[in-house]
Amino acid sequence: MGGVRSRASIIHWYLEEIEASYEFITLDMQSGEHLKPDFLEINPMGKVPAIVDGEFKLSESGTILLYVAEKYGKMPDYLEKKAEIFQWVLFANATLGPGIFIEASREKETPRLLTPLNKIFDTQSYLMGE
Ligand SMILES: N[C@@H](CCC(=O)N[C@@H](CS)C(=O)NCC(=O)O)C(=O)O
Repeated sequence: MGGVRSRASIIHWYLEEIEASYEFITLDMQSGEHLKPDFLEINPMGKVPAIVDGEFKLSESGTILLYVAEKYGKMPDYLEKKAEIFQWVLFANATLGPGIFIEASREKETPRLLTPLNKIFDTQSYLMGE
């Protein structure tokens, strides 16, 4: 579940990428659908994205990605490789996102974070794997 222009598109993209079967529910966030009791039952924080998988409810985009990856057998077996995946997902959520979206830090943080990222992408197409 998510709004049209929200972090839910990250989950939407990943579900498409791995060809999972899912139903995407678009909430009308302009009218505050994400703050209504039905959605607050799923995520009491009133934030998207959130998923419902059977009886199981989960929110936080990074956590949902990791859950879906594990569920669909996309996670490596090695602890160290898994930890690197956690590292990049948390980097995106906790460091890159706030760094470039929070106006007060944007000017300083954007080049600081994107320069090393661009350097990595000079020599490889993905942060990890093929
Ligand atoms: N850390 C959360 C952030 C969730 C978040 O802030 N979602 C925004 C949309 S991108 C939201 O629901 N905003 C509505 C609001 O705050 O009322 C995640 O990655 O899922």
